[in-house]
Amino acid sequence: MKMVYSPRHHGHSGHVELYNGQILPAFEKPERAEMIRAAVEARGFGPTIGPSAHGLDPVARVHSPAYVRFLSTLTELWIADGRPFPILPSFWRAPGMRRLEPETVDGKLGHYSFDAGCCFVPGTWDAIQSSVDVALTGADLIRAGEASAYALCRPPGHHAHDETMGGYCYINNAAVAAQALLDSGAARVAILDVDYHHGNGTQAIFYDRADVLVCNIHADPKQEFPYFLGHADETGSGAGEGFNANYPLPWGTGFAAWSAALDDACRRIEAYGPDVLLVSLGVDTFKDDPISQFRLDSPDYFAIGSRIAKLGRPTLFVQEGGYAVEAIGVNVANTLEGFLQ
Ligand code: SP5
Ligand code: ZN
Repeated sequence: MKMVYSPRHHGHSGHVELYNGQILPAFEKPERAEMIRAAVEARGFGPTIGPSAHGLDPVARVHSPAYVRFLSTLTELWIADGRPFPILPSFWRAPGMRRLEPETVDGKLGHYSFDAGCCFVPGTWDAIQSSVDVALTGADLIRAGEASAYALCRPPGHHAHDETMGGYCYINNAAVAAQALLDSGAARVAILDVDYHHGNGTQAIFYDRADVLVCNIHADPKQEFPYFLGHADETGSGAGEGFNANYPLPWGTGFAAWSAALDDACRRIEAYGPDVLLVSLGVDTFKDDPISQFRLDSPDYFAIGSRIAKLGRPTLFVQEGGYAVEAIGVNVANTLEGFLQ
């Protein structure tokens, strides 16, 4: 299995987030990707390759042109305004307010975000572009006939909607890769999101479509971020009715209950018969994750990979969350090793 990785993720560093009422160094930091890269390379699954540049056209198949323009010009706008870094949104609309893009940068930041989880430093936009190129290069490998590939995306993507950033996510890497596979001949793609947090962006992007089955196993939004999406009764709409499946689980969930949800999701995916399976691989389900409340242990990730392998589909793993820096490399590598065995 090849791994796609770019050192350009390092540009997104030194940023902050708002946590427990304090501005803290972001949990989503460069060391994450380096720990994962080292652990995966140490297992010898296959070569690490760099991404090829795909430009913004495949991004615009998922995200609105105005949103992509916002992301690509925000840093210049900020510098032109003579403002200090980092950039962090802190104003949002309430339901009933209007969806018009404000002219000023603070207004635009609120218009295009849903939380204060998406900080910008001068290297952030370049890192965002490298991350989606990593996912698209992974999709290229699958298209070229590889049985599987691992895209070490950073920043992650699954919380990003078509024109909203949030939860450390700017561009929805998995959604862009899925759309690129559909655009190049796949008829059906399944996305299995195993990150601790609900993949609200991925769900919303494909909610009314039958050509992408989205299955999400995550902490119940009644207790956990993103709070406002991810309930079990969200099953899709219109032509997409029946093509979204949520498995919300309570804080404290261990592997027995978690893997029962995985079994059910896998049965759905099997029945759907996708041409390609995309796994949004977050390992923040780990017992010692600093911002999460599930209790999976490192050996459990072998079992996850092996259950996914039983589906027998071309499979692209796309990195999402996981913040226990000492363990995330092992947990990602265990998932991939369980898949390959
Ligand atoms: C990609 C990904 O995993 N994004 C996660 C973003 C989570 N941000 C919000 C975390 C809220 C954690 N709960 C706060 C409890 C304070 N004691
Ligand atoms: Zn997460």
